[in-house]
Amino acid sequence: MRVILFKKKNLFKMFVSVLLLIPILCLLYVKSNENLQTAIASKQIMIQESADPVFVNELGNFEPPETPPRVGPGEGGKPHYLRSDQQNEEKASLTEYGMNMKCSNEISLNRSIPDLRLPECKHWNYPEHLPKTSVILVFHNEGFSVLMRTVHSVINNTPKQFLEEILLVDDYSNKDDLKDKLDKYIERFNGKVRMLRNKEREGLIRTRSRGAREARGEVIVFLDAHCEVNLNWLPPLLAPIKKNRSTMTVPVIDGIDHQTFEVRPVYQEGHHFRGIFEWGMLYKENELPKREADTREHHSEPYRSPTHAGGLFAINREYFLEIGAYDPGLLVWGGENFELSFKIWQCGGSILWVPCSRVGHVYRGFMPYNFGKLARNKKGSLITINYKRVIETWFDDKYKEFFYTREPLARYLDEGDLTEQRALKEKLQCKDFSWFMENIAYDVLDKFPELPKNIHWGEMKNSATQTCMDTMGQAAPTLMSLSYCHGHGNNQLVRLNAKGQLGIGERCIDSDSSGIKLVFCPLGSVSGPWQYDEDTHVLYHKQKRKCMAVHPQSQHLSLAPCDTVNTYQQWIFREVQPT
Ligand code: UD2
Ligand code: MN
Repeated sequence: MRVILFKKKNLFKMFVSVLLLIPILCLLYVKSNENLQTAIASKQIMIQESADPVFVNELGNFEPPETPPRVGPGEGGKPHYLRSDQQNEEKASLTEYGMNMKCSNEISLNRSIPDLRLPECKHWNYPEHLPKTSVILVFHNEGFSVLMRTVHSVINNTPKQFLEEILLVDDYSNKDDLKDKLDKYIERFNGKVRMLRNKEREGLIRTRSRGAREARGEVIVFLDAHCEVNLNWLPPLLAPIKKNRSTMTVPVIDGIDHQTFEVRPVYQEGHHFRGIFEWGMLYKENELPKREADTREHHSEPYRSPTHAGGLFAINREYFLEIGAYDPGLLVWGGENFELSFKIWQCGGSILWVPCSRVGHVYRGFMPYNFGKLARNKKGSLITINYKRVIETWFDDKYKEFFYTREPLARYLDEGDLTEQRALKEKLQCKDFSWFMENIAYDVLDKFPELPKNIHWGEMKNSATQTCMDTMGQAAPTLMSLSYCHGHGNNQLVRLNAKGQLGIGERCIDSDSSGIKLVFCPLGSVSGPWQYDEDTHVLYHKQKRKCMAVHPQSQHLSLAPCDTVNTYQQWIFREVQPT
């Protein structure tokens, strides 16, 4: 739909060009190969308004015209570094927002970012009529420029005819001038950007469900409030939904650095990943298995994924509400990605990841907000309670056991009333979890096999020092330490399973020449080197044929020749309770 204005002096040039073009066109016609025929056939499909996107060997429909590169801080997705005299402000904003707002404030709200799509993506044509979309951004105390850059980027990169509105839902932000500043700023969008406000803190999960109920678009797209969408991001998400209203689509999420706002591709070019989980319900990504890759004709085509990271996806609004939106019993943050994914797959829908749709997201250094009064009076971690609600609704008994083996304290947590969730599952005639594991999430067990039972779990106390094994909150690989036994589990919650694996959270304990270490568990294995003697209480390392010991003076942990009467080598496991 580009309009070209011809000046008179160009007419002659045009005439010559047309003359030159005629033989070329004839040649193409004569040589019309399969590709060309496909392209022509595709065009006809386009005219007939099929919901199928078609792959053609020419530029797709919605590729914007080339524009001269913009210059300025952060343009092209390049990192923006502040001056050294700005470091104090930079630090303060990092603490307040979990991202460098000082840096963001210096970058244009309309900055350009690199086109990170596979080159192939330029050759897809999408139907001209696609459902209109409400882009929903829920936020709690986000920085103004980051939130507004999200809005600008959606407006700049979305074909107008598909954008019904951008719906901002303020989850009870209480930063000084944010409210007034936002209200004033969005006036310029003449109603295209709409603001809703929660009367109290609801958490992101309930706030999204509210956004869905109040949105006006046929399709809703959720984005976090710190995103930048890439070229032509929306049509590839909408096309599969138009074809099948119970399909949810997910863009590829690239990284935006929380300190410099550099935009970086999430995967090495050409590699595809999909969302899975381990048995403690931590979200993981796994390279696309051949079984799924082989179902597609083109490398850039959407593919099925068992789950997704949570923040960014498109779904038919009515369908989302029909399947109950998010379980309203899930609080604030976490687990809702699994709830929605299991519900969709088990109840007849599907989830597609769409390689040609890419959106950048700022991964914060840490969570800058607390969970407010919603977390009060909740025993144990609120996120684990959410996981428990999800697994108690959607897992079969066999798989529930894996979760409780990996998170032993979860058994004691109160997941609340699940009557309505189970009734919904009944009403929608949803399939069981084994069906999901065998047909959709078949790569989960390859990476995270069935968990053997724990022989012991709890804190692991040394008999001589009366102190406990502790990760001290350090990330693997790191040396293990001993510290005061606090009885709360957390970094002291150790599990020894029937196959000799000693685990803390998702990590494992093993030994090397530097001592006893917290390490990454070998992927795809649940076995380990340890053997516990119930009588003497020593922990024997089967490969190194030594026992775990504390050095009496330095308290350093390492392997030593076994001495079963040496209390520095004796360990007592004691179960703990959630606090
Ligand atoms: C990830 C998801 C996030 C959500 C979360 C689990 C991505 C990129 N992000 O964590 O969308 O699924 O996992 O629940 O997949 N917010 C509120 N109210 C709150 C807390 C947060 O409105 O009480 C907003 C927040 O301003 C942001 C969005 O919810 O816009 C997501 O929160 P986040 O960015 O802290 O979550 P993230 O990316 O760590
Ligand atoms: Mn986020």
